[in-house]
Amino acid sequence: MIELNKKEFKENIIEYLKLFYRKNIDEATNQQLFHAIAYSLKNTIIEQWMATHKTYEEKDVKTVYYLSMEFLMGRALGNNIINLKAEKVVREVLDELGIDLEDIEEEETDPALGNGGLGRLAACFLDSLSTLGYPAYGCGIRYKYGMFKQKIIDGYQVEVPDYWLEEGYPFEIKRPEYAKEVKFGGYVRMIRDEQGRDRFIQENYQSVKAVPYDIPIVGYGNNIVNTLRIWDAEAINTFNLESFDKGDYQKAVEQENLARIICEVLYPNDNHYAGKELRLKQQYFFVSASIQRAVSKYMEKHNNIKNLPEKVCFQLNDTHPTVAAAELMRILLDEYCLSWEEAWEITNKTCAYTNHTIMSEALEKWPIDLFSRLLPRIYQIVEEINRRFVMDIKKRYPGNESKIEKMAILYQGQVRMANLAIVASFSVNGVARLHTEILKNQELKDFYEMYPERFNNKTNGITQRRFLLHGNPLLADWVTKKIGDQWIVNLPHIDKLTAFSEDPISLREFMDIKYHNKKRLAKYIKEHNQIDIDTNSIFDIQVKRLHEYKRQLLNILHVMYLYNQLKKNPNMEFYPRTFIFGAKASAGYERAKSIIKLINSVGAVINEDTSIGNKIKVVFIENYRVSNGELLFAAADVSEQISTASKEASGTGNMKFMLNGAITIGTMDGANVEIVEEVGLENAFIFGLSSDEVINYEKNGGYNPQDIYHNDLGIKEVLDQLINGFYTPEKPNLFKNIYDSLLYSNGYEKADPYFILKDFRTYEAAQKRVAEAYLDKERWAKSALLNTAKCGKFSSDRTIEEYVQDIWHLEKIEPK
Ligand code: 26W
Repeated sequence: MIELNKKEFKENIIEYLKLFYRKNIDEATNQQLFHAIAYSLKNTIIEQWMATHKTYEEKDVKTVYYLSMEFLMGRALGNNIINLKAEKVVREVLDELGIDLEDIEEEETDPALGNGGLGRLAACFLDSLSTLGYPAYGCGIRYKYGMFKQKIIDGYQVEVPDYWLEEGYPFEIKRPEYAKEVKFGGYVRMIRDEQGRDRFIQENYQSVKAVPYDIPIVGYGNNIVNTLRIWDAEAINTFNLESFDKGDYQKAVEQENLARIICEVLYPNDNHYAGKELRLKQQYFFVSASIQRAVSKYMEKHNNIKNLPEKVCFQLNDTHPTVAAAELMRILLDEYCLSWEEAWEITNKTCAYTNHTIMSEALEKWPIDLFSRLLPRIYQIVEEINRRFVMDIKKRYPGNESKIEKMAILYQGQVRMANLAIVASFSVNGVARLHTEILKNQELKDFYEMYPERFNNKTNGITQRRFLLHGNPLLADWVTKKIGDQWIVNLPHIDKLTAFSEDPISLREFMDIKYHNKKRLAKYIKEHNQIDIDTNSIFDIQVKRLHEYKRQLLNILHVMYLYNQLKKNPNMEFYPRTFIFGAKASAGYERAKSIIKLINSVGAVINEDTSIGNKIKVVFIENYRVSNGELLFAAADVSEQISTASKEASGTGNMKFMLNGAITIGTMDGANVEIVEEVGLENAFIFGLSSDEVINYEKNGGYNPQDIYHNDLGIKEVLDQLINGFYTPEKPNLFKNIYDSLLYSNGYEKADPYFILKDFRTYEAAQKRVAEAYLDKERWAKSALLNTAKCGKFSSDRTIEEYVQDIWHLEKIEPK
């Protein structure tokens, strides 16, 4: 075991401050201290990192490469301290130096190289892979600007660039020795080589140099450190000043520009495909570099490329890295001179695909002209994959044109990436049981019929190390005191808490901790929003990306409804409630931005209205991200998981809340179904249409929300407030777009496509049950505690074990 040495750690901090900043401890800023502490910690991490890779080499292990456009890592310092089990030593040293660890942690900007669920899942998976001792690389892009920072100005979202590297990132190391060239554009020429074989040469292309930066992923207390490798682009040619050749000069400038823009910025779209050429460049850029490197690494130790699948697996995180399959084919065909059949067999045994959404607007479909211009050789390969696949379809379904229409990879001028991913992979998985069933029976029905053996489910999970041990230290300590610390590496152990669910003292302790966490959040809200909230009120929280299908609108319409009720009847029975929202909207998603403005406008009116005696507060948390997420999960009484059934593939926020003892109000969607199965219907508040009902309505052209509007006065009153200036008298028309979307269809969309009015009354009834349930404090405490106790299934450790068993087949490395 390589451990953090107290004496060295302390000396290093002092040393680094001098070396980097010419400062003594008492002169250094917190930011400088953060860097010195991070570097000192990195010393130990590096030792473990090198030892891990030595073991991997010696054992010649199989490795999974998790290819993902996004890794939403969140802050590293606190997490690394925890996983190194160094908290005690670090705190002792910092105490001696008069430094507060929490203040230093606040200095780290979240590396936010992801949008939401898919990116955070990738980060949780890396934590679990290291903790379980499986050889793995995360492969991604070193965006210069990550997810934008959100400012709320006058109730509107304003996007501010997130230049996360401004102060330098202490945990990364540049590895120029592993750089790879990535080629774009030009044309393909076929030549016949000396052996009489056809060879394909890309000519007149532009290229960039992909340079990797490695970030250590520390396993929990096991000496194992894996790698997140993010690629940066550099120009390949420096200007040749002697050359006056116009073509060369032009090309050099273009290549410089290409390198500069490729890694500039993360696309802030979640579940919405925009078809931007630069995004395809980003995809091919990091995929080509990662695959080239994986193949060279393999060939450094082995002499037969045909056995690649024994040592390497590429997991495609959604369709975004799907060009990986064609890139691997290119390398096998053009560089290793394999036959098509040989290359295809290897590719098909090496690639596996995870689907994360059924939203049709998220499907990636590239125009063929763009795709073939940018990636001419890759396009040829995709054409041949498609030609052979269409032959297979015809053989299996003679004369059935509709199968080709639905399944072909190239169709009507487009490259359909999901179809390519399925055809090229040996495994296709969804991310929750319901989601996988919908894939098999609806969205991907035809593919399931053709390749049933490829389809499997892997219900998502989260890492309890970040979302309980780090994010909620009070509860973590309490759990450990009650049942021991096994839950940290084996979450199902947490079920032992069930034994305390009838014990009044334990329940009191549990709720006391919740109360402390609510105070912690209230302090944050006071500082950031200048709003006083009642820590005895029910904290009802919805934090996630803003999307119509997630239905933040249903939540705020219900708040508006409650407010109307209270205004009419100020003395009605009403338990105080704090509704907390946090969400970023994609910059170009107008309706989502309107919903943010609506939430803030409603809040501005209600929070100031003394006539309702502070019974309702509405808070919008600016710039929701991993770090403030940890505070929110810990403080929640109620977890809002209210997507239109069938639309949320899994959800993982739902699991983070559950782990922290919040009770779910939700639809039977995504992983909510499995959450309810674990915790019991009596410990959740379930409402709304089922996924089957939603799918049926959709097949039959939707439903008519006008009936509801005209027959339900409570709903009508709320909707009318969207257009009569009730919340924004100076701009009464501000929310007309929202009003219209709920009541009228337009050229693209049906009226109320997410069934908000349809589900309104059942939601309202479920919220009533919440309010009633909260009155029985002990009953509530029991339910809350059972949520924590029954969330053993939702650890990403379990998810990763399933991936390993069914898909990756990795060998576990035991700690030394
Ligand atoms: C091409 C634009 C684009 C960008 C991101 C399309 C799709 C995405 C992601 C797949 C969206 C996403 O993050 N999906 C979420 O994945 C989580 C992890 O599996 C699930 O828990 C969420 O339900 C799902 O919305």
